[in-house]
Amino acid sequence: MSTLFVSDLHLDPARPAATRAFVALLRGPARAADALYILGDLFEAWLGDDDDSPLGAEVADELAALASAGMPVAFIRGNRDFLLGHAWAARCGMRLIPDPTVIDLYGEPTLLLHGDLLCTDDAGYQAFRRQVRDPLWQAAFLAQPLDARRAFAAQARAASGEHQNAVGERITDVAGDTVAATFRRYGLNRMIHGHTHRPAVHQLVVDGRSCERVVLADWYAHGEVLRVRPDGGIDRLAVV
Ligand SMILES: [Mn+2]
Repeated sequence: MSTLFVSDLHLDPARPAATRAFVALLRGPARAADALYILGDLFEAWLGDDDDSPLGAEVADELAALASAGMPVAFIRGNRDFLLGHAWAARCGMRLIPDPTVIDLYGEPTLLLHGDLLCTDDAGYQAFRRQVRDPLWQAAFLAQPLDARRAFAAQARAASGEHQNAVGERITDVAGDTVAATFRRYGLNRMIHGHTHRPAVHQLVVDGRSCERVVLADWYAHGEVLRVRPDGGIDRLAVV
């Protein structure tokens, strides 16, 4: 009995080992779990559900096989795959859930989020996020031919890399006051997120309450899954 969490796999045809590890997770440990939550950036880039790339089809087939075995799978969109839509989720047999979402994790209310909403010191990124999450912007973008969307995505990734180098490590991590405000707003003691690629368990006190912020690992070097047991204990499982 356990619930599994992953994020920031950044699956890409250029790095097939990560896709192999994800398939191994779906065919192996995920079959014995109570549920699987994917907290965003499953893909390095997602340009619309009409992009019929072999990678997307392979992952959809594997997720659908897991879902048809009765495993609940839920997905929060990240900053790389925020255009992943209900059509593709339905094909995978998974639920798209809002960012953030509160779940009951074996009796412990737990906030799940991709994590970029917590990075409020990065004003430039938050402005970009607001733009690309606007339904009108998304409709206009998805109406463009795939080639044009691919060119935009490549440019956005290059700009993002330059931006991260320019603003530095601290700015691209979560903002402490936003983390505290989020715990306060939801009135719970645990959150799980990815995005920052800084895996850790942070203990903090908010208004006298002991709170825990669990950060997932990315899959650049190897696959890593966070497991939460019914007693609340957590561990991390390497997947290759
Ligand atoms: Mn991200």
